[in-house]
Amino acid sequence: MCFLDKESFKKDYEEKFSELFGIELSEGTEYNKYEALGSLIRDYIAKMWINTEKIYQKSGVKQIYYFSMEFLLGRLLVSNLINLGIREICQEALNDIGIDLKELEELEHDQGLGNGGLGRLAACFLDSMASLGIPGHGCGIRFKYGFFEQKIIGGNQVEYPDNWLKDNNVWEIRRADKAVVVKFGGTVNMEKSEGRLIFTHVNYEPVLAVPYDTPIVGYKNGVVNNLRLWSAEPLGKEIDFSYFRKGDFLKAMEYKNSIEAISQVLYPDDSFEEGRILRLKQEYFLVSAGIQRIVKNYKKAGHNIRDFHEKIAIHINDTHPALAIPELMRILMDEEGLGWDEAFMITEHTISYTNHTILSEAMEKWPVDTFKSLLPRIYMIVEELNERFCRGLWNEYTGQWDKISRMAIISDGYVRMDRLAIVGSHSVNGVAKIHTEILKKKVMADFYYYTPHKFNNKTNGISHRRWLIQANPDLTSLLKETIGDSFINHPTDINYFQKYADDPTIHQRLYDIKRSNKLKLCDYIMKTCNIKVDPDSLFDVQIKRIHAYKRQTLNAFHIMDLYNRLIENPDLDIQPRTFIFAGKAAPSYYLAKKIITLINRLAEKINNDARVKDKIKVVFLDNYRVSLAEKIIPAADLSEQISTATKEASGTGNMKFMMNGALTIATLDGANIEIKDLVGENNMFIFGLKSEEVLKYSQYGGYSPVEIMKEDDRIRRISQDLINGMYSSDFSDFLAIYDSLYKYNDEYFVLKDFSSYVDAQAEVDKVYRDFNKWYKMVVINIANSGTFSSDRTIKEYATGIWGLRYPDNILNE
Ligand code: DL6
Repeated sequence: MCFLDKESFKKDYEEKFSELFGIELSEGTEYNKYEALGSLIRDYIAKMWINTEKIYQKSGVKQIYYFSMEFLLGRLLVSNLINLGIREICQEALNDIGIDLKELEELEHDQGLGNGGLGRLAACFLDSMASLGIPGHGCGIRFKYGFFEQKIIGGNQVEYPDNWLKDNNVWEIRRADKAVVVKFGGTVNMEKSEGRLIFTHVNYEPVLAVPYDTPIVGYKNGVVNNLRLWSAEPLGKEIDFSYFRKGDFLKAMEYKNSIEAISQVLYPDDSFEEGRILRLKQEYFLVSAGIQRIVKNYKKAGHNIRDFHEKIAIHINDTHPALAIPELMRILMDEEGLGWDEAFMITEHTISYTNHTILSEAMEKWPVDTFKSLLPRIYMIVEELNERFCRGLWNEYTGQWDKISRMAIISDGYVRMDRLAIVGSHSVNGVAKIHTEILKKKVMADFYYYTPHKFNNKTNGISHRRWLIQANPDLTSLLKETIGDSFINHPTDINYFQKYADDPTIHQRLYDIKRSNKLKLCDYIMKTCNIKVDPDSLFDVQIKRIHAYKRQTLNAFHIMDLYNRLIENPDLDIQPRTFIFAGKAAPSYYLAKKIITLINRLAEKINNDARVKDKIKVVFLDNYRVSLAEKIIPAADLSEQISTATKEASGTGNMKFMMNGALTIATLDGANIEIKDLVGENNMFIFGLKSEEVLKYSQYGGYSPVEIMKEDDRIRRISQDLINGMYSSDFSDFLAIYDSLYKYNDEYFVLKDFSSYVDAQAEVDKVYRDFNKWYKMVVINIANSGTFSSDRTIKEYATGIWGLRYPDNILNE
């Protein structure tokens, strides 16, 4: 342990408080108390951090670097206390001096440097790597403003900047001595010297990349890995004196502002690539800074650059860091003097790539002109990579121009980042079985047939430490009491819980735990939305990004239909339900924002209609974030995973709900299929078109929503209600939703799946009222959730992609 006992912790804490603030504890604000605690915990961690690094250096073990534009960590205080194994003792010690640890924990601002699934996955992976003792570190950008704060005003989403750094981030350490220079623009001179071409980059704009390190603490194993986030700063002069002397201060500051803009704000869209130059700058900034530092450290440790790929693995989280490929080539050739072939061999063996989406609008591509002028040397390398790759294709597929142009890294005036990532890495993986199959058979089929050995699947996972042990302590206690605590280090041991499937006492205990979590959520809803929710109603939850393919509209249409039925028959015999939503829409995504408005209008109307006698309520919780998900998920009865089949690469919310004893209503999409394979289709509520059907319809231009509407009165009525003023005095408020169905042919098959979704919901209603049947299903779901721990996923990456011989490479086993 970091300290001897409760008394020595109290002493440390009081000393830390006076050192930081120079006042009595009783005079400090609550935030002062949080800051003192965080700083003290970070000091404890620092010793283990240094020690871990020493061990890694001494053993010469392979290091993994996980490059990602997003790391959605959430709060760190609780998870650090739990992973250090000191939460209880700290709680008792602070209690003695009149401080409530839980209140301090709530003061921490979420570290929200991510949009959703991709960034949260990166955070779970960091947690698993540290907890498994794998030398794996994160590399990202320290955005000054994280994912925007969402407020609901008049039913609409309004965005505010997330100024998360305004109150001192206690976890990070600035390492100015490890800064490097990243170069943009300029030109490249070429000259021949001793038979070799020498490339010199001149007249570029230098940007100083300064790293801030955050410790990632493993679970009770003494391991502390590193998350390094880079911040952009001006190099040397901050102010342009020529303008300054003329009194044009705005212009004088322009240079500083333009540099700092690089790490200023996270792009708030995970499903649409706008091709903005600032984004390209961010991407190169991240990889250039990260790789330069890795190479410097590697050389400092005395290793031979020719063995780089034996000692270093670099993983790229989607294509955003794909410039790691030409950047590593540049360093190996221009700075280390290697030839093309050797540099390429090392690069390919070092880098691996995960794809997270098949949505074509999210595939990154950059206009050649923009790319070339911003990154002239990198462009030369990409061009050469493309030429050599296309030459190989020509040998294999002589004359097949279509195919070659479909595979070329540069085509139609764009640099295609997915193709660059595939060509320059040794491994390409999807994030659930069906997603990988779609990549292999459809989206990346040409590449799969050309280089099948590169393709593999790694189904996503979640940290059971955060999403079960931390978020749901009562359920964790029940599991420990019934099956022991081996599941903490071996999550598939949760399987032992299956033997309680028919045990009515366990059913009652699970109900009690769920009810107590629901009561806490009711309080939160009351506090934040002023809505009184019945804890005995079924909590039906959909929390995730708002997007047409995730089909919050389908959920909303079910509510609208139920409301219509209740108005017709107020005595309708249904289980009372609370429909809970949360999620952010990309600020420029009009349709998604209208979906948020619709849900809020449903809430206003339905919650205030005495005719429905509180049988249904609708709640939209604003500003969805990790710490809010931690409150909602343990309280959920029903998990909505209703994307159009083929569109959700994996999903990870589905896994979090399952682990917390919610049952799932789902399409056969993403990892839902793997959940079904484990629990059996009788233990979840499956509906909707299958992926083959969706692909077939899409191939032939879709289906006819009008025909469906003609045959189904419920759909006709709901559709009319969107545009007849039922939910908004502005008749055009929901026209965009209406048009997405009828004018744009219901691309996401909402109406096509409606009837089968309503049937599945009726089944949910029936089963929920059969107490022992419902809780039997709950037990079976919890018992099968261990497979979805990110520990399993990370072991698969470690051995299957990164070339670690698990567990030889780890510290703690
Ligand atoms: O792999 C993590 C997560 C998946 O679970 C989701 O299904 C998928 O939508 C999400 N993708 C993104 C967008 N990525 N890009 N580019 O966040 O990844």
